[in-house]
Amino acid sequence: MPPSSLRVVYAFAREMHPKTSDVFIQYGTAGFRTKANLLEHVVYRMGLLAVIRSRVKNGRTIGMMITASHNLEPDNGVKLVDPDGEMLEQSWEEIATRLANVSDNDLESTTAEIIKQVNADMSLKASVFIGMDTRYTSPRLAAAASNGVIALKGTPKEFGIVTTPMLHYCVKCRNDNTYGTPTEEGYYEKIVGAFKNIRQKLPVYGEYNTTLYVDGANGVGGKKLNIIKKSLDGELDLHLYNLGGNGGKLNLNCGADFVKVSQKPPVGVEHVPFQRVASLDGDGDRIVYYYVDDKDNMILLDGDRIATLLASYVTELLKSADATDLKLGLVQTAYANGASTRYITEELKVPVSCVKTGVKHLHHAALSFDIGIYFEANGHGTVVYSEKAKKAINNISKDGEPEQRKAAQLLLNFIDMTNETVGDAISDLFLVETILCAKGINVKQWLQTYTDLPNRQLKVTVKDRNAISTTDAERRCTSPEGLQTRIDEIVSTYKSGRSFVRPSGTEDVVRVYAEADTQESADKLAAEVARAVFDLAGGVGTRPELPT
Ligand code: G16
Repeated sequence: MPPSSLRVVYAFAREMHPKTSDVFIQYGTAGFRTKANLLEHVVYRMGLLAVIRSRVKNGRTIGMMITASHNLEPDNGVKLVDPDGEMLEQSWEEIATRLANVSDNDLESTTAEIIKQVNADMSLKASVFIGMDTRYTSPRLAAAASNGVIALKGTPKEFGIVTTPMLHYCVKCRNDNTYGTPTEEGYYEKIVGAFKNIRQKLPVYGEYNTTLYVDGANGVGGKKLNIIKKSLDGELDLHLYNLGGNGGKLNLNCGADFVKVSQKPPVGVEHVPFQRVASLDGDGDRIVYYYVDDKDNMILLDGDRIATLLASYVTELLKSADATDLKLGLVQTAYANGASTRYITEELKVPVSCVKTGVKHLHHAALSFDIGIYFEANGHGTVVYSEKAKKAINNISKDGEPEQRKAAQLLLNFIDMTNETVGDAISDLFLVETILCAKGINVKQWLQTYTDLPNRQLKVTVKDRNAISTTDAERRCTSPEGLQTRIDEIVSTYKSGRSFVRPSGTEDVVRVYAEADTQESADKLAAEVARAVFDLAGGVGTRPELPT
């Protein structure tokens, strides 16, 4: 493409997607995320970048997902998906941020600079898959994404409303046809097909029952489960709530993030004591479970629980298949409940590593194991299997002793049911249901494996959240001066106390996490630390109150 063709980049920007705001925007934990009305030029420019990225990757397909995931309806966002279905390579985040923030007048020259910097061959073909969530602002932004792709002569393909993990899956399949068919139907065939296969090998028994209630967060995940439900032939009896009708608002008082953070059941779901409920987030990439007991207490089974359930089952299958030479490992973040980490290392004897928040960090760390399980406590996670592991399991499924073959075949179905590209609420739901069924257990029995330390999460608004920097996988903060010392002093006065603070990469807040021996102490510890953040990091509005 001759440099003169870049004129069209400016023309599209000026005529259709002008930059109307000077607010600086940064590629954060999961792409750009802010109020939807500040995003159109950003999304257009990411369309340009996706084409450049595709060409740097020799024409392989890149994904663009329009979503603000767990955020409320007025927000939106965009993130890029790399050819293997994983998050955009981190070294490109700075490039994305630069392109998003230049003026329209500088857009053409900055685009040219980036093309040169990354050495993109602009004569190559470029392909970009675009998906969006259910927000009313998403279609307009998806159109801006397409225009960005067209401006640099790439080929956009719009998937309409899909879950974020479906888009990741389709990108991966488009670039590697051994993984599956790059369509929504292909996704159902693979994941739901594997679930049905496994159900034939593992009939329902024990305390497990097939009824599952689901909170769809009024987003896309519930809608897709409604399609899947019709093909389940009674293998799972889904009761779906919060599907987006009846005035229900996206992620408002419902969905995985609300349930996890507020530790309250969502509105809009019928609650039957001891009935397990799966709660999804707005774009279907997170899942937590919970139930309400006969005294109306909500009991949460979060991402840590799902991770431990997966680790214990995969360990059992590896033993039965006599494949224990494959190295299984688990990846968590600082938000992981201390009790879960203890259980994994001491009881399951599986190695654990702790990394920074953001699936991009977890995914990367999980790849260092033959089989890597990663989960954030907020319900975002999956399992990745190395080629070595897949080959070994495949060989055992053909040549092993009868019992080993059986376990290896189950593992192969399990692998097929997993969306390895990214955390996926729908795939995770089928994995969890499979394990509960295989173990013949109900939610109360699932809960018995370990006892969570009581914990609390709070948000504090400050003038500039980037004034907080952290180290040691976000467990300690290095600025502003004095804050970590203050946190240490506060924590030392609590039994089993632990607390950390970090700037969110998806909302304009500082997050505070605290755990302690009782709920009362965890609540008080979180509030004390929130006040320290407010005092030392430029709090805005009302100083957080201590619980009464
Ligand atoms: C995104 C990321 C997650 C992260 C979450 C919260 O989730 O994909 O890895 O845990 O944001 O991040 P932060 O605390 O930085 O705001 P989602 O579901 O919103 O895409």
